[in-house]
Amino acid sequence: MSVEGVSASLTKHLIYSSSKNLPNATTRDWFQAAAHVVRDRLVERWMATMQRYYEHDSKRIYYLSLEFLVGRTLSNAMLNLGLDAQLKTALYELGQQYEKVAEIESDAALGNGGLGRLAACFLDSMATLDLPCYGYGIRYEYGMFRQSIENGEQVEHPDNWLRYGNPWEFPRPELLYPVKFYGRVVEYRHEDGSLHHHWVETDDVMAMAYDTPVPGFGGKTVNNMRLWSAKSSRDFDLRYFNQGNYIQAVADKNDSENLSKVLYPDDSTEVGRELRLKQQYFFVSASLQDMLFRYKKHADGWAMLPEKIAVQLNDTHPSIAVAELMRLLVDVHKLSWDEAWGLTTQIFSYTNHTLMPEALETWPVAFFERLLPRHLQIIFEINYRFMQQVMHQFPGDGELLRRLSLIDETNGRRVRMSHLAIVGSHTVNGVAALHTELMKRTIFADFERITPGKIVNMTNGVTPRRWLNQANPGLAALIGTRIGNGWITDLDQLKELRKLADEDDFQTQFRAVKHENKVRLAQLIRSQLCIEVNPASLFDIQIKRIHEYKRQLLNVLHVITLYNRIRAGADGMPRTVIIAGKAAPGYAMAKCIIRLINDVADIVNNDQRVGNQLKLVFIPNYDVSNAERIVPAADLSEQISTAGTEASGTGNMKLALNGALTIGTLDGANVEMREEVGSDNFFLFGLTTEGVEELSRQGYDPMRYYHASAELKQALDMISGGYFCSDEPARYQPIVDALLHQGDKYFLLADYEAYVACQDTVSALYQDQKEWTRRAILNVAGMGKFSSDRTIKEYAERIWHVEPVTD
Ligand code: 26V
Repeated sequence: MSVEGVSASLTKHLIYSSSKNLPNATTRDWFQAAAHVVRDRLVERWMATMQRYYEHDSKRIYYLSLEFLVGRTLSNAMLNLGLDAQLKTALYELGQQYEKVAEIESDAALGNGGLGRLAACFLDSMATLDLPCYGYGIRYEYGMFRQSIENGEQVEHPDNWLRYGNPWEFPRPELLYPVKFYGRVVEYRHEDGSLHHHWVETDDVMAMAYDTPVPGFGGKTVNNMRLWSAKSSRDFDLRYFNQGNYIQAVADKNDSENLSKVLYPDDSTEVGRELRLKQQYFFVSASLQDMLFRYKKHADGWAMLPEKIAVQLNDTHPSIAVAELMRLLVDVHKLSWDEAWGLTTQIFSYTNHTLMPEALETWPVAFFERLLPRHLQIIFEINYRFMQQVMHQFPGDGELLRRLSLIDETNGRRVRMSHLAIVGSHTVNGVAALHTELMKRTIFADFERITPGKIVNMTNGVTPRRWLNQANPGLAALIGTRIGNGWITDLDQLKELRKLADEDDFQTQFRAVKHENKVRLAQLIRSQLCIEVNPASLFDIQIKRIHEYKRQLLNVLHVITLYNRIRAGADGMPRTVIIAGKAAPGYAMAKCIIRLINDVADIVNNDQRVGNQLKLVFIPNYDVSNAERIVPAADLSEQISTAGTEASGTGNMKLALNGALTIGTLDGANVEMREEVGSDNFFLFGLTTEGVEELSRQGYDPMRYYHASAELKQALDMISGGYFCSDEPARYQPIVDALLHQGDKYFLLADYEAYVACQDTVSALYQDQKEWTRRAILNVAGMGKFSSDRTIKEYAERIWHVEPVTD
């Protein structure tokens, strides 16, 4: 762990892992060497942690997630191990700059957005809290697509993140499980009269494990993230090659290996592609086989299973696990249905991450039957028994049965995965207080009625290690000089900053750190986009997936309004509006919004009259590493979703933690953030959830707002009149139609005036740098609750019933 030790390891790895010597080593070679140096120091702790868990035979948490949006690992692992000073110095002495070396690493972008990043924050927290946890998922060969902007439009490129190898993963070619698909079910009677099921004539794919160490802060506990990769079962069946058509055999092999090829990049609408359900079952089946194998090493009999295993379902994506565990226990291990069901429902818990009806997963029964015939039978049996129980509890309510059924009979027959997840779980949770209340009141109201108390709240959080200590070293160091470094693992300590909020010296230093971060981002914008932005202007930032409900369009309407005011001679506070985010490749409206942002940017940024007063910047390819650069530079955080639509948001927390003030609606976790930082330190605007509901009931007419506000009308008329796209004036007709003629589903027009007025108070306050800084400090000080450590402690206590394992 000394500089000398690290230095010796670096040169050793350069030679023996990359076969390079000092003079001809590239930056990538240095990265590989640095990664191996850190990895060596992780491995011992990792093995010791696994040994500890084995000896304790402790209850384990299995976090099942189709997405883990980890980002880069070198900096994170280095900081968590306490190796930063040594590694930086050693590299420097060898003539290398750490920052340049670290920049080479590809992001592990195995996720779409909030849900995937939350899973990564949770892994960090569970390791830091010494909780025996395994993350289980898929080792996609291609992660989230890379976004480029060409002529203002999003273009998707494959993310070949493994091209140069992945130094953090350990392939386990000996760790293989077969996963079955298709085939048919044969029933037979045992001599004792009991009925059994054989799933036969299946098409099998092998799941091979790749393990990645997950170090907690301090480096004592290093947990495991196990990702499955699909390998052809043909490789393991020589007969196939001997008898069959060799060419066809190799081609088939490719087919099955396609299973883990690519992450689905659509988080907006349920697309219901066959490959997606295959991916879900593939990783769920392998993970459950692996868990039961581990359990069996210690136990005889199955009764203790719920004392040893807790499985968290990250949304409905892995919810086929409920049927798969039943199949394994009943068909393979010969438990009775009742025994198996008793165990299953003590093991699973399910997190819901969205209220948007179009994102709730359902699968056509016919297709289920073909792909997973035995699971469909099991789902029918679960449903039959569930319906009996509801009928008993609420006799004569046929409507209730129809609404609760695992099978939706209204548009074709479809399996409702959320209902399977709820019925198979002991606890269901939402991700913010408002979201949980809305779950209980809307989408899952019937479940709340039949099993009150089953739905609980677990407000999201983010890891302070990556999102403050690592992303914002300047602020982390400043905080450290005043209150020490305890906050890194106990974020509540940030409240000690409250007493410094009025102090001139601290304010000055705090502002200086923010300014440096803004200068760095401005340099990036200049070098990547050739746009000159002024670091003294207000950095107004909206970074998240592009969705209508998140209302990037409302932000654009405000930018156009500011532009019009400037053209009319007003001079206000200079602003740099920065937007970044990806659109699902099939989401035409989201892509149209990206193009509008870029078209508006083109006009605004090149208008002489505007000068330095206003800039609009779309930063391409928003990912974890870009977030780490953007978040520390934000003055203002845009959290402007329609009330009742954003489950939680986690970017809101990252930005406030880095000293941004929030302009936001009463939506998702904004509500709780505002409570924590104080309503005076939060720019609130817009309709409440109830206000939205009330307006809908009355009959919402966006036209009324259009005619009532001259500024709104002017902005919309410019969009529809082709002001920003003179080469193709009708380009944004779909946007204008959605807002004016198709009911403005997300109430942009209803909230426009309040939003613009609120932005005016933002601009006015920013003129008063002292007061702004005071409030920014109070925002940082109020973020203690939003550490994912707090969230994970709540899950551990109230849902998983697991304890830390330290010795
Ligand atoms: C949904 C779907 C729909 C089916 C097709 C594939 C697919 C892939 C991902 C998703 C995820 C949508 C849910 C999601 O990301 N929710 C976000 O979760 C965050 C963490 O709880 C939360 O902060 C955000 O508010 C919520 O939008």
